[in-house]
Amino acid sequence: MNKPRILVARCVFPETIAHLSQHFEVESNQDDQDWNGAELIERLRDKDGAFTTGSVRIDAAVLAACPRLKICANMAVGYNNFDLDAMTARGVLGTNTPDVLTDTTADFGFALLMATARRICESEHYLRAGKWTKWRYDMFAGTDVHGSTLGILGMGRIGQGIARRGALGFGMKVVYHNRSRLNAATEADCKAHYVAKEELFRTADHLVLVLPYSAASHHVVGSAEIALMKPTATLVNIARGGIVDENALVQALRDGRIAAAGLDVFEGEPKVNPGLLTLSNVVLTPHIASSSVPTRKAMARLAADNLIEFFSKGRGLTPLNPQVIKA
Ligand code: 8YV
Repeated sequence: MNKPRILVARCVFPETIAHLSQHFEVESNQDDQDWNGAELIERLRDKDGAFTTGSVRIDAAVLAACPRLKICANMAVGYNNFDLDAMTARGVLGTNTPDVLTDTTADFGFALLMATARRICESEHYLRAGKWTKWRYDMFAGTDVHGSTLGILGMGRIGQGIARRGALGFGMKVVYHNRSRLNAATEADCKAHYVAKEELFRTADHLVLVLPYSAASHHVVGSAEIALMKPTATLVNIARGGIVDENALVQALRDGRIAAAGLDVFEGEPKVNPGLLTLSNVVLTPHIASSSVPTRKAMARLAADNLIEFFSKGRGLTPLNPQVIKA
């Protein structure tokens, strides 16, 4: 019997290609070309499955042109690159990589919060530029993390991980807002208090965004929300760039409306809003929150295993739209 045909749409670990090749006929993109649009369709039209990452868009046009496609396995927990409704309508399974990246991403969220609040990158640039000639009482004085109020918008697994780090490690008071309130046991475990969205913006000393991106969460942080924040507050985004109106954020940071921002994700990434690049009170990282070697390997493994599970057993390990699987 012929092996199913799989497209690996971005460069991945060689061991992932080797693992997939034991089960499938694999076409891969180890040169890491940008195959979105017509080029992606060209390669995907004769494939049964796809291994995708967050930058590979699977929409109605791609699905219409690739009728053999039965599964897209995303190497990411976020799946806003999938038009999941269109996939479901065509009976195409989508899978993602939850859990394996939770702690690594929460670690990074906390690192970005600390770097931003304590002005670590700005001061390092100053030192490297040879500008450090003497001690000064207010040199790079930032804001405290311990004992402050940590706000979390989006309280899924990663949000809960950040809450636990803040409450247990840094004695922070944790407030959160989420579409649905957590049950009492989870709130107690995270030492987190549910508040209305406005109150979250008003009370947080450090506000971390960890909510999924969709039409509903587009620009949920704009000038009106930033105007509610304390002038000493920091904003950290490890979710998706489109959640923040970047032009409004640039203006607010320029005007000192809030103290600083730490951003791992951007609206037009990998392009970065030029306004952000002119500011010293921002820490900017290239979408690396899940990027530890063990975690990226675990994500790749889970995406590959979703494909294997699907073609061998007719189901996914971490399906997004399990209703497409016939009972
Ligand atoms: C990925 C992420 O690195 O999992 C996610 O949702 O944002 C990151 O962990 C990125 O999406 C690449 O697929």
